[in-house]
Amino acid sequence: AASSGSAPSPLFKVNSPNVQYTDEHILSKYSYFNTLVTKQADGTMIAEPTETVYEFKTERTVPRVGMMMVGWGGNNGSTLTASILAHKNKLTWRTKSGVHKPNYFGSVTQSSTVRLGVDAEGADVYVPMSQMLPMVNPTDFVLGGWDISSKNLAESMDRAKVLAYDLQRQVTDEMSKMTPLPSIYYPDFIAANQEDRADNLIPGNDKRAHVNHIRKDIRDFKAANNLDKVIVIWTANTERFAELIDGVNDTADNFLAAVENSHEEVAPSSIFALACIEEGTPFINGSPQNTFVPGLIQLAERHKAFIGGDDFKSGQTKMKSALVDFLVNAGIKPVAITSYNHLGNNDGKNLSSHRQFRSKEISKSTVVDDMVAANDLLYAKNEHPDHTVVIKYVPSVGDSKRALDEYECDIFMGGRQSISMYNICEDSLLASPLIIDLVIMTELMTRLQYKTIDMPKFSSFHSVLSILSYMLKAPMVTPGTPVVNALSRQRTAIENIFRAAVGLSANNEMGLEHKIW
Ligand code: NAI
Ligand code: DG6
Repeated sequence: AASSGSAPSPLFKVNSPNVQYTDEHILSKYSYFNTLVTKQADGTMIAEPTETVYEFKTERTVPRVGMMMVGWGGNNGSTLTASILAHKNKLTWRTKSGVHKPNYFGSVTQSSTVRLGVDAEGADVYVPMSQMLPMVNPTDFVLGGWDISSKNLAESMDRAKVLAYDLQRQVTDEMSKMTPLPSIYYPDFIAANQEDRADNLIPGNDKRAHVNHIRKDIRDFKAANNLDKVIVIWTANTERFAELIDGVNDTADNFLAAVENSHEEVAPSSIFALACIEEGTPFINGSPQNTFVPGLIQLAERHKAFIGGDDFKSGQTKMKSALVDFLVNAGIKPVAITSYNHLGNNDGKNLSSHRQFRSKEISKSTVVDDMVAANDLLYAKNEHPDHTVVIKYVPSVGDSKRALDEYECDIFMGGRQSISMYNICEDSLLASPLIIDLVIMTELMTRLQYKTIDMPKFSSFHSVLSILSYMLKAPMVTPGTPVVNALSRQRTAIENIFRAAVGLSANNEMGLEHKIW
């Protein structure tokens, strides 16, 4: 039997006729205000305020959650594992700069705050984002996963060369008992230079058997650890893009048939995604490839299973999605964005192969499109800044990735502004907190439901979790809906959906109380 989780007491309660706290749920009634704009033939527009009333229902019990990582033995997987053990065991460690203790810096849920409101004197009151709704504590995650490399997690952490030795030393015993499950290896999808670590493989070439194998792994992990829920995240190597072929991966049924026939264009990551969809387990893709071919998205919708992706937005791209938004909204026109990266970890090695680099180049390059399209004073229709992405493999810098960016902008009266940025840090220390956020928010979304007046009963959100966009370079969204890349808009969406679930109005920065007599 699954364990029963706990319902933590909230840091704040909302006092409103629109909000009700029962033992099981937080129920809210929320007016969603929007503006419907109609373009007229003469070029003018009519803007009409709209209001839709939603009810939200959030389960208060926080379940016991297992996180299964595909690519557990990689730099992200081993770094995240060690850091969670450091929290669980309340470890401290020394480096030449002194004694360190564990933190969750870089995690928006764990280390950022939300403005709840103002106090009687008009001063802002902030609460941790993790306290907006009942959320899982990452220190309680039960960790597991798969890797094509058989090294145990202690060996993987040592291979990754990310964490300080004094910390590694203290988690080695526990991590040496953690061994990734064998995984699926179709050599054509990742770089040939990865072959020498592929020694932990599920045998055979029958893709349906592979799906069933992964489904069983998930069920076994859940049972063995007495879990209520499992979330699976792909943090394995970047794959090449799968070719989109009519009759193969274009519809749900064609994709299922392609799996039955072990079609060569079905990638390992898509096998994992299908296994999760069929198992009702949320699946998130942290790499750039097109795991979610159209047929798989249809299947997720059919099963009402949650999916999210693609590609962790950790450093250079996160900066870009903040900076370009700022520049364009300031009326400054970026005309060229030139981005270099060099890194020396296994990710860099895999990306030194052209087809895998191409997947990354695509996800890193789409990030400014919506911001540019939002300002037709600066950009003509279909005009885009030049955007170049270069990635080089330099083994000696290890996980300490260097990202160099130049933003060339048109400014006032024919002038030019060149902004140059140089970013150095361990890549895995930026990515690991994003994995935490992705799992925490995904789990929360399995407990959050909505209903409008026309709906007889509550429903879960759409299968494609676009609320995860903040953590992802090329966010997947509900088919046919706009992609938002701008970082501040992505964060505002998270904050305001959480607020709506507790019946609070969307945060605005009017501060009227401070601006009037
Ligand atoms: P890594 O190369 O250290 O780890 C990947 C692991 O996946 C390896 O241990 C490899 O053996 C394993 N693997 C490959 N194919 C597999 C399969 N089919 N099944 C199971 N395991 C498999 O890479 P790292 O640095 O941990 O990054 C992981 C992924 O996350 C990469 O795709 C990377 O591009 C992406 N990413 C990383 C970011 C970062 O800042 N570290 C940020 C954005 C994305
Ligand atoms: C080279 O850029 C390697 C990549 O895997 C990145 O390090 C990773 O995708 C992070 O990208 P970004 O653009 O968020 O820093």
